[in-house]
Amino acid sequence: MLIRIKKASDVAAREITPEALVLNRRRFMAAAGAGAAAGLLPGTAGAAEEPFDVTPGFRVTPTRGYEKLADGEAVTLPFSVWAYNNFAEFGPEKTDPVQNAERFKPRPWTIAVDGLCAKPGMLDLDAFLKPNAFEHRTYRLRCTETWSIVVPWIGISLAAALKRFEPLGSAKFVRFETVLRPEEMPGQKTSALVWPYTEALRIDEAMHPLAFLAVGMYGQPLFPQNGAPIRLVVPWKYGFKSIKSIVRISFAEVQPTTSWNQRIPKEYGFWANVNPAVDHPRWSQKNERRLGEFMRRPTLMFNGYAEEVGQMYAGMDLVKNF
Ligand SMILES: Nc1nc2c(c(=O)[nH]1)N[C@H]1C(S)=C(S)[C@@H](COP(=O)(O)O)O[C@H]1N2
Ligand SMILES: [Mo]
Repeated sequence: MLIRIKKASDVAAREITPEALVLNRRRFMAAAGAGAAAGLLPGTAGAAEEPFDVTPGFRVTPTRGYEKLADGEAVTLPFSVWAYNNFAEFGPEKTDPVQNAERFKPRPWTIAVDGLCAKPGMLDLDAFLKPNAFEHRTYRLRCTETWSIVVPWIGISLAAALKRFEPLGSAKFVRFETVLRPEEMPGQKTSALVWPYTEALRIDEAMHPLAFLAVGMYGQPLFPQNGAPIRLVVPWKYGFKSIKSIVRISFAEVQPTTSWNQRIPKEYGFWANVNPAVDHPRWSQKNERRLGEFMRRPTLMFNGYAEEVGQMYAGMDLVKNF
């Protein structure tokens, strides 16, 4: 059973990237006058909207994990989560991922865990997830580009997932790697980044209770454009650290090379802690636009999670180590 302790930094349910932005797939694709909202489930977002079909037709539940949807049963996602994405493997524009992810196959899926650990392994996703309890976590996500969203995720604690591989004392960093499949991910045929996309955390950051591996959002499995079938969520860091579609996790002694830091080191630091006092070289990071809101809002230190994570960076120069 999950016991929730309310903290000042917790997000209120009303802050979740809102139902008003829920679009249905057919309306987005065809922009046609859609018919009646037949088959709308109680509890799905956007009461006035017609739901779209989920392929391959699964949902994620906190207790039962993946569960096949009944015939005709459908779910909805906010537009800004479903069709406004950064996922360079599918192209540079915000709507590229939803449009170019058609061929992407999130199953079957294998995850390799290797490097400095006593029990490395290659596991099928279900075997990787199985010993861990699914949890619901609602987190803010802040992109370096100054937009933000609030997402109800479903997934497992990163620390719990990692501990079973028994990292060695010499493991100081954890490196993550996205799948490399140019035939399914057209962006990987371009030189936008050095593929595969990689990211990394210091070991204490990876073991922090807020660090999370998501397999679902809004009560359903991750869609390809959001990082299916499993992605990292590090809510106190800029969005590019939250690497999608992970196939490999490695424990390392030396700070690993990471994609965006390698591409443009002046703009994307390794640490990437959300910090309104350190501007991006080309724009201010002092405020942000929450998708679905009109007014900009101030950006918070560590994206509002300073109380939980601040201690990890005590004594560190956060301007130099941006
Ligand atoms: N593999 C991979 N992971 C990635 C990215 C990417 O291009 N490739 N983009 C990152 C960036 S910049 C952001 S802001 C978030 C966006 O997540 P979302 O599209 O689910 O909102 O994913 C991050 N994870
Ligand atoms: Mo981002």
